[in-house]
Amino acid sequence: EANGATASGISAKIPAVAQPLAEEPAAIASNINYHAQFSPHFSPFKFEPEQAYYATADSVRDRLVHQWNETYVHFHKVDPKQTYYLSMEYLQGRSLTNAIGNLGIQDAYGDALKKLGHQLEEITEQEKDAALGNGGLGRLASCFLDSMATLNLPAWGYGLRYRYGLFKQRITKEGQEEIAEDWLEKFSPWEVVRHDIVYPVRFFGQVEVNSDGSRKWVGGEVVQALAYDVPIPGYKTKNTISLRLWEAKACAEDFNLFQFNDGQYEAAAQLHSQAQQICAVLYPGDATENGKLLRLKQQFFLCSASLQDIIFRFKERRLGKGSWEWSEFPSKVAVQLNDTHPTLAIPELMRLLMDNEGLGWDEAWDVTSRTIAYTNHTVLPEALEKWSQAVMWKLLPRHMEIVGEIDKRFITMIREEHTDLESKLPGIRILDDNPQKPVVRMANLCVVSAHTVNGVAQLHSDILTSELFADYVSIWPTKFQNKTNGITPRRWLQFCSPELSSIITKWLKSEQWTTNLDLLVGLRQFADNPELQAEWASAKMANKQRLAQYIERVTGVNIDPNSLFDIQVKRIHEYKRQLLNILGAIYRYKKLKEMSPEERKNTTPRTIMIGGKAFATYTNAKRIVKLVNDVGSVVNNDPEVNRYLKVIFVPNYNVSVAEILIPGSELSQHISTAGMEASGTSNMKFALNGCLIIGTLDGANVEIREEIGEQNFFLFGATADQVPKLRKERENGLFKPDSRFEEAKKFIRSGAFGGYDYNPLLDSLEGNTGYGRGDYFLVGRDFPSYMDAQAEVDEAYK
Ligand code: B1N
Repeated sequence: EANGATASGISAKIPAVAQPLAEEPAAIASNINYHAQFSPHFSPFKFEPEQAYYATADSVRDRLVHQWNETYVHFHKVDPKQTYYLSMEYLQGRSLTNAIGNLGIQDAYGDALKKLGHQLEEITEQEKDAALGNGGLGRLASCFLDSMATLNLPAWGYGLRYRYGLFKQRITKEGQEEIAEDWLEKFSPWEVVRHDIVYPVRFFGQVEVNSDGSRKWVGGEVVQALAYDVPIPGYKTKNTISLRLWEAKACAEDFNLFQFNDGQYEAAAQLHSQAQQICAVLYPGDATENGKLLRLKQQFFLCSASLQDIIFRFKERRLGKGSWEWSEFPSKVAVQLNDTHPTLAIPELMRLLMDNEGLGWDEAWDVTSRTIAYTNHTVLPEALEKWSQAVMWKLLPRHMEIVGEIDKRFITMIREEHTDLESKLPGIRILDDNPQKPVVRMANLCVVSAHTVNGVAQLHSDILTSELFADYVSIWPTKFQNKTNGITPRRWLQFCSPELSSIITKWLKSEQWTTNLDLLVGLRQFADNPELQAEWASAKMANKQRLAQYIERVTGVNIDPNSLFDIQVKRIHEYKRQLLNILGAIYRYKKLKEMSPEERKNTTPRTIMIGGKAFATYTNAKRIVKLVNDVGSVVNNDPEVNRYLKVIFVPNYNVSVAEILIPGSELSQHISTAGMEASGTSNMKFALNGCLIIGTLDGANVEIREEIGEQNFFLFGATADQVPKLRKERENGLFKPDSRFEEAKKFIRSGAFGGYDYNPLLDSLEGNTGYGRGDYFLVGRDFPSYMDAQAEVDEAYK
């Protein structure tokens, strides 16, 4: 099929591939060898692990490309409704293990590499993580791609090809240091540049009115969006979908030869360097918004290039069938917005339909709103995007006209059809015309324009309809949905813990669970079987040993695999309450110090691991990183107690590090202030690896607890509906802190962990109210119940 699809508009110029690629180790070895010689990226005759990695990746890519082309042609012919996921972030991590795992050829590749004198495990570690994302939102996008490919869905991801992804975290005496991460330093074998897929994207300029009253955006600067495609193979299926990442380029004509010859080298290349800036760096904002013009440019660049591409494909496929109607567009195209970051897709689709395709407002609006859906990922006020109207007028004048019109029509609709909401208009309309700072509220634009809005866990979706978006519910009662997040069980269990996976497969007598996790309940009937228990324990021990070796390698600290491995890894944020964790560790340390050697022997030895990156300008988050490191230095070097407690800061937490940590975990902490973590996704990964949870009733914890059972979840803390009242009580001076909490803070202030000034951090937990004070995240309120739950953990572990 790969070549003959002329009917659907693909020309039949590529000769057919003669043979599917062989799967015997000897043939694979020769293919790897072939790439080492004839796809050279290094000086000849080197075949160290690094060269072996690139040759292996090239060889795997051959297989992917084959399926990928077939997938493209297939969907081109069938012309189904296509899902397009628009996201400013993808946290792909490494691809080699995932690709050969999904292709089902791990063993053959392992054997082939052995023949060539290498170990597969060592080769896979050569790969740099593709970290084009910050945290959960970006990793969710990558998990969705994997799942959509596996489910044989016709789906595409669209994103940006950032030159520098998420920074590398280095820990020094000062705390966290950020280092630019050049994931493309050599190159990525997983991307294919499509020299023929290029679209112009305009910025600035002005709106011209044509004689017929239609409008046109002209002038300003135009950069080119060039497509780089990454193949996303499904598991045990040929379906291989695309992640299309855009890179910004100037045109050749933009290089000013005259200026260059005149010696003005920088001026000559100015447009080129401006274009390059667009995809230079990922904004390292996770939950805080950085109101920079460049970020808005990035967002528009993604939206405009992707929509032009989507429309091109729609027309191409429809033309293959003869003709098309624009009203068919929403039955062929679904565009899902990953949070508000790609909101400009809404006015951009309107503009393309009206100004380029000649549709009227009503028709364009009907098509747009039936095409676009929006996922909300946070209720944190500081993370709800608001763009200055002035900046928008300057950068995107035509889009501002369109947004203004959507706003106007929304107001009219409320005044005519929902008079009860008229008083609410200042809060629910799209434009906020506050003369101090007029802004566009992107979430409101999404809710008004999208046909469906979803939250990412049941509790979060409930909060959306009862609080953040409550006023819209009576207008559009069926628009709001819940779609609890998920994770790919392949990467997060099958491939990262082959030991545990094979035990599960053995007892379930089937591998089906890898695509249907409901089948895991089949293990319940064997839960008391000593044979399963022994196998399970030995898999866990193997994973703990691997983790201990890793920790020793990156921190120099030796940890005991027989101690309880307790892990909290996620971006550092006050609402995630790493501070609660470390205060608990400090209290534990202090008590251990006060015990007699005999008493200590009755305690449960623990290794507490905390990892995560702090946003570079988020001072309190960086102080927390520093505190964990300082506590570790003292505790781990204290010969009296360090057999019973270790505190480790795991540096540079990323997808690959998660793949080592999670399988070796026994307890994980998901302890955010209730109502603040929209879902969380690492909670799912830990639970899937047989790890128990200590946590609050927040995000997806609530649903996980229902699935795994209360006995596997150490619950503590205030519930979401109690939080506002507790904050009020505190403001009224009614809160009495627990003595254990006071003791832990006092211990830090005494200088027990060095001379760094932790007062500002500790002050944030004190007082009743005020900026950076008043314990907004209720650490003190939840501390006693947290400590009680931890005591239960210790008992259970024994
Ligand atoms: O999205 C994840 C959720 O599991 C997490 O609970 C949630 O915190 C996370 C601005 C964000 N929400 N908002 C962001 C990311 C980047 C940025 O610039 C906000 N990330 C989340 C997946 O649903």
